[in-house]
Amino acid sequence: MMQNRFDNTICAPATSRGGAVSVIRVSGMNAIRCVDKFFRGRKPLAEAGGYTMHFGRIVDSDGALLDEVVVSVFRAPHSYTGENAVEIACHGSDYIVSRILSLLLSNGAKMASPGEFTRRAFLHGKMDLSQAEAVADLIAAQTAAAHRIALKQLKGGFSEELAGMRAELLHLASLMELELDFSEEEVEFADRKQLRELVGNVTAHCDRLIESFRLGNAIKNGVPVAIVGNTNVGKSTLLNALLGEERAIVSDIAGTTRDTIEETFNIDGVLFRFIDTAGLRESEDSIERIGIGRAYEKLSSAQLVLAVLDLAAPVPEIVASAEEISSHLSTDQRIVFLLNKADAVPVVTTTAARKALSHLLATQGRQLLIISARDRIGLEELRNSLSETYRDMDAGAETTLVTNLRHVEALRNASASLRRVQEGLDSPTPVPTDLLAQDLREALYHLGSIVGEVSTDEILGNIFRNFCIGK
Ligand SMILES: Nc1nc2c(ncn2[C@@H]2O[C@H](COP(=O)(O)OP(=O)(O)OP(=O)(O)O)[C@@H](O)[C@H]2O)c(=O)[nH]1
Ligand SMILES: [Mg+2]
Repeated sequence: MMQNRFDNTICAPATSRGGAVSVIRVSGMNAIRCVDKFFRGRKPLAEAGGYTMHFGRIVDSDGALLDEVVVSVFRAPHSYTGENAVEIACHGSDYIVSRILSLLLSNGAKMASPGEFTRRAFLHGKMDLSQAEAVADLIAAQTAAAHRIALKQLKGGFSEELAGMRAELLHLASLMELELDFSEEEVEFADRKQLRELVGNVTAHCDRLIESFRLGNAIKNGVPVAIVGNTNVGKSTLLNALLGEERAIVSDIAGTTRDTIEETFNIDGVLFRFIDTAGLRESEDSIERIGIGRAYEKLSSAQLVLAVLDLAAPVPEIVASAEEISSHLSTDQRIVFLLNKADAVPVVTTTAARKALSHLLATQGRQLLIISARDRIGLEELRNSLSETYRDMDAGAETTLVTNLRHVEALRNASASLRRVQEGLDSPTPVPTDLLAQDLREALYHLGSIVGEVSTDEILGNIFRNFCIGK
């Protein structure tokens, strides 16, 4: 029986170590009874109503005082998980927390697995799956924009939008089923023009959400910025300088960085994901070649490319490298050419190099800056340029932005199914309605999977595995 899955009571610390107060969360049918075994307050918690707080002592099995605590009592279904729940706020000591946890365990509770509280909240209908995922996003949010999107999703904004789309498709499906029922009599009940319009609207809506992922993902995971260039030009030095820490190894040996290194960094409220890559060159070394392959992948998938050029190299070499990198760009990618090591060359060299690159700067979205990554010259200008370009990245509060890969994949599948329906409706030779209805059901299935209307243990396992324990 479904209910049996939740018979057990789970517990976990809900706060991280090091604070003045720690909170231990307990949830399950027996949560209140379990805590009563070692909590001594004015009266047993079993007599307490929901949403009440109680001061008391925690005593161990010998009756010895362990700590003075405040517990909050929640009664099903009015709790985060929808179950009976208790939150014990004790003094923030690892020792006390571990002793209380062992008291809970010896009184029948078990340690919660990652995300188990939220998983129970989902399974008890307290929130849908996309809202459960938003809980993790909210906690991980590093910028105001990411916080806003997660909060909107948590409040059910995205779910409502999906519910609207699903309702339209269900209406469409019912029109088609009607036609199906009477197909023997060869009656076309549903007006095909109206059907086409309905499918068209939902498909367009789906595609808009898919398109929003680019921005949504950049806000949540950082705008991808690839740092590329030949070996030894100072890419890793630049990464370290931007982050303000020695993240990547820097050396004068060409080919020092072999794999990509990614770090996020917040500049004026915009999250960037800087990606240091292996220097581009012909290499005999098979591992280095894999790294160079990855560098090209990052180059073509980044929103912005920092092309690092070495001023100490001969000008024709600089130009060749800049041209090579540019040739891999698509029109919607921005590029900043960085003439690095300005400290090491006379101004005439810098001027000559800048002039030789002018033909590459004619295109929109391109810029050239002169820097010294080693001496931190010109980096402030680079940072300003980055944050100015992406400052307006937060689309208005009204727009829904998809930030989750699982969601965008489901939307892509739904969109593909809807396109098949559209093609069927447009086809000069009539496609049987039951085939169209089948594609429509598939689209509904994919949209439903986002909110967890259809979910398997495997899907849930994948989602909640990435949560922390205690969430
Ligand atoms: N003079 C000077 N030297 C620099 C500057 N930036 C980097 N270097 C030096 O150039 C050498 C290579 O620097 P890295 O940052 O390792 O270069 P890279 O592009 O990451 O090299 P690979 O990982 O091998 O592709 C090191 O000796 C750095 O100290 C700079 O602005 N001025
Ligand atoms: Mg490097």
